[in-house]
Amino acid sequence: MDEQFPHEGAQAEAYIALGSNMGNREQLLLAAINLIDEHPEIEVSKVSGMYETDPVGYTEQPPFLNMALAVRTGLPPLLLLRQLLSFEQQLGRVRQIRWGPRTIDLDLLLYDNVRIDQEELILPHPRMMERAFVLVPLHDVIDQSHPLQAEVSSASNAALLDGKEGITLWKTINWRSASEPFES
Ligand code: X6L
Ligand code: MG
Ligand code: MG
Repeated sequence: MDEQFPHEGAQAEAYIALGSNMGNREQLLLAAINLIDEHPEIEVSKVSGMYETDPVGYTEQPPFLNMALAVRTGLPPLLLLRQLLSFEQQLGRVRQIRWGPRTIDLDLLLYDNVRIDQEELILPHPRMMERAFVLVPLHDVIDQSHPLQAEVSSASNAALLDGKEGITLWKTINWRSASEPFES
């Protein structure tokens, strides 16, 4: 039997890239993480460091803050993607210039070991291995057992050693302890 998608009640592991370079970037990233985790069918399981990164693609724009999340979800890939686009709208995303500045960008990178090639969604994300601002945060959160872990690890380490990628650790956040009452 094909096990591409989880059964009802089963949980898949997915990885999401976050980026912001307009407004209060740090607050927008934290608001996005909270929206994602508050969804009844998505639980944030790991949060990467927060990295400041030079803009790529269209370079005449302010620097980004980029992060990555590991999440557990009962949603199938397309519904997860649409939910992320809805969170972008809720956080004031307005699409103007292609590759231009944005309050928040939420990209679905990986969903278990699923491969999809559809108009609406391609998995794994087709350009993630070329983008240091995706690979470095993803390396913080990707599971040791994921089939792409070794590749993400070496590409991320190469980008950081290289130094040309313009990626610096901005801060580390302890998201769980910041958002939940202390267990006494
Ligand atoms: C040649 C042509 C080389 C295009 C690169 C790379 C285009 C990335 C778009 C490219 C090219 C993108 C972020 C960003 C964008 C981000 C940082 C994109 C879409 N998003 N730069 N540029 N972080 N640092 O999240 O990823 S625009
Ligand atoms: Mg993006
Ligand atoms: Mg996007």
